[in-house]
Amino acid sequence: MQDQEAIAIACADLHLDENAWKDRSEIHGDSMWSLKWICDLAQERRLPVIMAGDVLDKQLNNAAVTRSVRYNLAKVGRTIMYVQGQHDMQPLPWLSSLNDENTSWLDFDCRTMKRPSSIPGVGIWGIDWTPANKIQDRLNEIPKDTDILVMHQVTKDLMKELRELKHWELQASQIPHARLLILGDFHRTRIVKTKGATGQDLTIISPGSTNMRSIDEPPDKYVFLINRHLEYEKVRIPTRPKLEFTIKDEVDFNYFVGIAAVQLEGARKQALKDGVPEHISKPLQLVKFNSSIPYVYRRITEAVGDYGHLFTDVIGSTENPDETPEDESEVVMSQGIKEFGPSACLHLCVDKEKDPKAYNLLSRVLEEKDYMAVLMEERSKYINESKDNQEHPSPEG
Ligand SMILES: [Mn+2]
Repeated sequence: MQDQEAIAIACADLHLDENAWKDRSEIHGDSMWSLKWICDLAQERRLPVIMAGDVLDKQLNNAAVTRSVRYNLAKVGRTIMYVQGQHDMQPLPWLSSLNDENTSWLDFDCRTMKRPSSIPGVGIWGIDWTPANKIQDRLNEIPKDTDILVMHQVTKDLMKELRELKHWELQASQIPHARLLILGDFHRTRIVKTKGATGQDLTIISPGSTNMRSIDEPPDKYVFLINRHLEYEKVRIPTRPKLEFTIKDEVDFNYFVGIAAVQLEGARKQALKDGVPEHISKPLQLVKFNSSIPYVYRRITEAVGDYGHLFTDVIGSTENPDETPEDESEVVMSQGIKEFGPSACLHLCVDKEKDPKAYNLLSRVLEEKDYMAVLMEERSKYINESKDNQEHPSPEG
């Protein structure tokens, strides 16, 4: 794809905040750096930016965060088109309230479903994160001339790693008209080609998060340049490096202790060369270790020292720690819980197929912010339904 043909930059899951790990405030600046990098790119190439949800990490944000966000977005001087994810969902979206009335850098307001005027000839539509039972209604509203759709949902078609996972909100085959779906929520970069509800060819782009939000994520972070023909090119964001090492036995252990500092320093220098700024150049080091090795944790900590931010995980002492000793379904489940929270286990209690009503209600209670509102809504629905039934008894009963 030729650069000069690009009509927009697409990204997702920026999770703008002060630090991704609450208990590790020394790791900070990553999300704001990625935002600055994206906004600089937009400014340089004179392109609008599409943000597919979880733009801010939290529903409540302090002045330091909002000031940085406003400053960077204002620099773009062009349209920011966004939807909200679960993380930043508010009745009045943050980005709209940070928008200065006198500027036009946020003219895609998904609450009112206004069309953006900034990309002539390309139809764009956006849908804020929506609970699974209400998605179909929102999909039905998508105009026929939509080319690009922007959403933020747990989507079945992306769940290759979590193939056993029973909990998802959206399936690509439900999506009408759109030929390109820019999809947030999944923090990994993926491209899936499939068919939509109107038989159209549909490409799903999951740009992935713009910065490391959890130590399990892949460290390569991207934005996508989109052109008028809906072709795309991914561009890597220079982000903090992450190294990973597995210590199965004494041999691995001695090797790691010997090279850790050199490797970490090498990764830091390479990152600086690649354009990562000094303040986020200290690498994250994940070490999975066999805990039966004497003094292993203490010596790993000493070996990493001040060269990296150490994260550890214990593996079993089996010959082949890569082959999971546990029952596979348990592994899948624990991955699911990590990614999606308790909803991942819901199918253990209620069968989605046999009792869809109970499943949908419980899934909403688990996922929507105001669970009391969900219960009140369902309660009044129930009362109205039974009233209706009394007033207009059905022929059978
Ligand atoms: Mn997210």
